[in-house]
Amino acid sequence: MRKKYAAGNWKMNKTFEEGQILLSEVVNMVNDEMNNPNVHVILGVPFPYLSSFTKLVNSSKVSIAAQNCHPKPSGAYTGEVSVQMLKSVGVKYVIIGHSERREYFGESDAFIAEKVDAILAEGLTPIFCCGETLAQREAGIHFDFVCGQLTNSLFHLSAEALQKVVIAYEPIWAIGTGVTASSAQAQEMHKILRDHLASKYGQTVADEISILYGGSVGAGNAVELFSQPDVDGGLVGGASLKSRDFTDISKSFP
Ligand code: G2H
Repeated sequence: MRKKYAAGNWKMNKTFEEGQILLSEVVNMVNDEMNNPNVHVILGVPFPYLSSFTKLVNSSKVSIAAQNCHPKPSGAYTGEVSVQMLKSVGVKYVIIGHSERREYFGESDAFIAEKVDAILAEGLTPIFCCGETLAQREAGIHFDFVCGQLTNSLFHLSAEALQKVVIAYEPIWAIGTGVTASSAQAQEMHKILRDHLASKYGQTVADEISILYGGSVGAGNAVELFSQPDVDGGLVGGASLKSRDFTDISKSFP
């Protein structure tokens, strides 16, 4: 059975004190209310909080993710954070390739591929984001575009390495807009991505890869989204800033 994920992405929100309160609320609710061992609950938090928060979640049902990394292990890269640094403070997951990083920081598929390699080399789990713009969808090139993102950043991996990657499909037109892809639209793209993985790695490997949906996931739509056969959970932005909503999303799996 594929692993299921409720992964929060706080983005650039919350002071340290506010974050501590939110994290402890989520940890308490998830520990009390969640009893599905196949669901992994993750929070992607700002860099300065990682060291403290990985200790706070210790022995709870919640894991901590970073929201980015640099692929080089060390060196003259002012302002950047390496995977080794993340590992040294107990981080287990790294979100990479988010559309906001692609758009605002010019991150290319090739650069994201380097990050994938660096994360896997340190034994951490990449949460690899992909997704199309509204213009690409309206032009009918969205399936080819998103499959191409996978090809460019993941298809150099061995089957064994690929199975350690979590994919998050996030249509850009649905991010932070309140517009969610319909469950049918999400399922359609997830199935196409899984078929694309199968074309290179075979169906057995493709069936092992968790593909999350992201883009205005909330407590009101998670049940329907997560009931789709190829939707293995969510990458949740705005709703992960509310402990009740995020916990309810974590409990929305069939
Ligand atoms: C998409 C998502 C989380 P939101 O970016 O990665 O954010 O749920 O606010 O659309």
